[in-house]
Parts: sequence; structure tokens; C-alpha cells
Amino acid sequence: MPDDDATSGDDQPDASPPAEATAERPAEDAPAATPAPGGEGGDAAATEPNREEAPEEPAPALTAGADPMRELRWTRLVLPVLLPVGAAVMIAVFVLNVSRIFLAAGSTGSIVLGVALIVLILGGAAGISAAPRLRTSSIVMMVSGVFIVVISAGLVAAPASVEQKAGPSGYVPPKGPAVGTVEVDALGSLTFDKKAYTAPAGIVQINYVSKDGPHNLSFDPPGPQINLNVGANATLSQKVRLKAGTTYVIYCNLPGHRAAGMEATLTVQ
Ligand SMILES: [Cu+2]
Repeated sequence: MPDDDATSGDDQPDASPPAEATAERPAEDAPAATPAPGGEGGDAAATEPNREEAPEEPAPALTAGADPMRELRWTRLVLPVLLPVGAAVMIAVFVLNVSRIFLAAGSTGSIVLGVALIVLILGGAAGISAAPRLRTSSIVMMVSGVFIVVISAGLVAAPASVEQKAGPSGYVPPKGPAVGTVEVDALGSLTFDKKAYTAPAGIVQINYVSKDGPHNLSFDPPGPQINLNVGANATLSQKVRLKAGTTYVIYCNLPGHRAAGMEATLTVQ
């Protein structure tokens, strides 16, 4: 066993070093003929002048050899794709975040924000054009700073803008816990599961369940101005504020559905 290991161990190093040596030597000789003797000499005095010379020699060789191809690739391939794509991404991010801020700010706030944004853009452009010697790096810093502010403001405003959009057709549901729940089932036979429903007064959660097909739940005046559109075999939950002592007429407003029987009363106790 030890003999086998020894012989196999001997065979492998014997076979590989010549292959490595032949592979390495031409590679070393071709790019840098001068550093090789310096490295073999080993003396500190001999290596130092070689190191100073070495960076000078390959540097012009590299710029002369590699740059035309790199420049061609950069100017004809990368930049024509990168610039428009990058600009489009930046515009998309900017527009999305600004629209979020506007949605969250409300009608008066968005007018103030819009004016501030216009002043900022015009002022920034005027400032940059008035100082033509401004460094490119500082312009990049300023623009990216504005972007960071817009993106972070958009992230902060995102929940508020989504919350306002959540209600169907601009309906803003009442905030606070529901005092009761009413389930209304829309059946395939174009009727509700009951002809009369009851609910407590105050904030009530309506669970509108479609057993078959898409339906809608509308409240007849003086009901909450909401339209609950539910898809086939889906449930839609919405909070509404119901007035005490009122009987609402609830119905499906899809063409023909109310006449076919999708109408009921909701009495608030
Ligand atoms: Cu219906």
C-alpha cells in the first residue's frame, strides 16, 4: 500500500511540472521580457529600478493596443443603449415617486408641491447654466441628491396614496373598528340570499359574496355612495357607516339584475 502511494505520488509530480513549466514560460516571456530577469536576481537594488521601469513600459502599450476597440465598443454599443435606457428608468422612477407624493398630498398640497417642484427645477437649471465651470461630479452629486430626496419622499408617501386609492370609485371607507358584520350573498339565480337584512348603527363591515358571476352592490339614497364590484366566486369586504333608524335599499346595478330580483332591504337598528 505505501509503495503504491509513493509511486503514484511520484508519477503525478513528474508528469505535471514539465507541462506547467512549458505553459508558464512562454506566457511570461511574451508580455514582459524585462521583469523576468529582475525577479530572478532577487536583490533589492536590482528589483527597484525594474519596478519603476515596468509600469512605464506596459502603460503606453496598453492604451495604444486596447483603447480603440474599447472606445468603439463603448461609443457605438454600450452608450447608445445605456443612455436612453438609463434616462427612461430615471424618468420612470421620478414620475412614479412624484405622482405618489401628489396623491398623498391632496388637492391643496399637490398645488403647493407642484409649484415648489417647478421652482426647484427652473432654479436648478438656471444655477447650473449660470455656473458653466461647475464640475461634472458636483452636477451628478446635486442631481442624485434630488433623486434621493424624491425617492425617499415617494416611499414615505406610498402608504397614504395607496390608502386613498383603495376605495371603489373614490369612496373613502370610515376609519375605526366595525361594530358589526353583514354578509350579503349574490346568487346565480340573480337574487340575494335574503330579501331583508339587519345591521347595527355605526361602522359596519359588509361582506359581499358572489356565488356565481360578477355582481355589484349599490345603496339607494340615502345610502353610502359606494359601489361594490365583486368578481365571480369572490368576496369583497368594505366598511360603511350606517345611520340608525334607516332602511336602505341595496341592489345590483348590473343591467337587468335589479329587475330580475337582485334587490333587498338593509334595516339599521
Ligand atoms: Cu348582479
